[in-house]
Amino acid sequence: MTDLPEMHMLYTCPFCWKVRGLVEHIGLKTEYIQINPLKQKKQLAFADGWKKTPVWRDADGTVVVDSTPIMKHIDSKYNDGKLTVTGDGPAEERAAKWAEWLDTNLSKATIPILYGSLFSALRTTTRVSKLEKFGFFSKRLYAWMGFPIMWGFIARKRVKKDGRSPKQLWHDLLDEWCGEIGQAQFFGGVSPDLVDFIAFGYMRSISPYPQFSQLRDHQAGFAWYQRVEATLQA
Ligand SMILES: N[C@@H](CCC(=O)N[C@@H](CS)C(=O)NCC(=O)O)C(=O)O
Repeated sequence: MTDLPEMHMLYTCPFCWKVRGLVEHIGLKTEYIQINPLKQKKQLAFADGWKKTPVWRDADGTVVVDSTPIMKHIDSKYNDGKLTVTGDGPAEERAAKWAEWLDTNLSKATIPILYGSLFSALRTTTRVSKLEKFGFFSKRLYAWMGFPIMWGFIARKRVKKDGRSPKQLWHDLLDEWCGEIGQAQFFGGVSPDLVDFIAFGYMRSISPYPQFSQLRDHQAGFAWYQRVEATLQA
């Protein structure tokens, strides 16, 4: 353990991207510990039965799990809660409603766009096998085995059930999201708040892949994305 907070993560996990945007925005020095996806359970054993990424650990050993609660924890502990709307008025209700809307809808749009067609699934799994810290053999195994699993068993069913193309699904969701932001710069008004970073993280999780160009095509959505990106510290 170092004296920095740690984030145990997978590089391509959208929930980890949510936390990373926030960490970069407030400029918090953090040790990113990239785990091996095939040894996830073992490497996260310290999290008391929680087997998913991300897992956050403060320098004093406090462990926090689940991306949205992790974001709230980081904002409160390291940023005086400046990005979290508090109280029980309409502003807090709005933030809670949209955080849930994003965690329900945008989270489900990532798999279809990355794995929804044979070709995109093949490209994505090859890319994931390079970006994640697999072992020597499991990297090759994943590049071949991950693809039929993600495309054949998971993504194809979802795309069929939804009926829209993965790009259309994203554009519809971004329409709704931008509609809520309206004339403001951000969901949070003149500066982004925690809810902006939830949305930003899901969208940014597509950025390592060529499919991101399909999201860039959404003018208002991409303009908002760039505004949030401009608030990150190097
Ligand atoms: N609600 C959790 C979801 C996290 C999650 O599903 N992470 C995936 C990686 S992208 C995972 O670890 N899956 C392994 C599992 O479910 O056992 C969060 O927001 O942090």
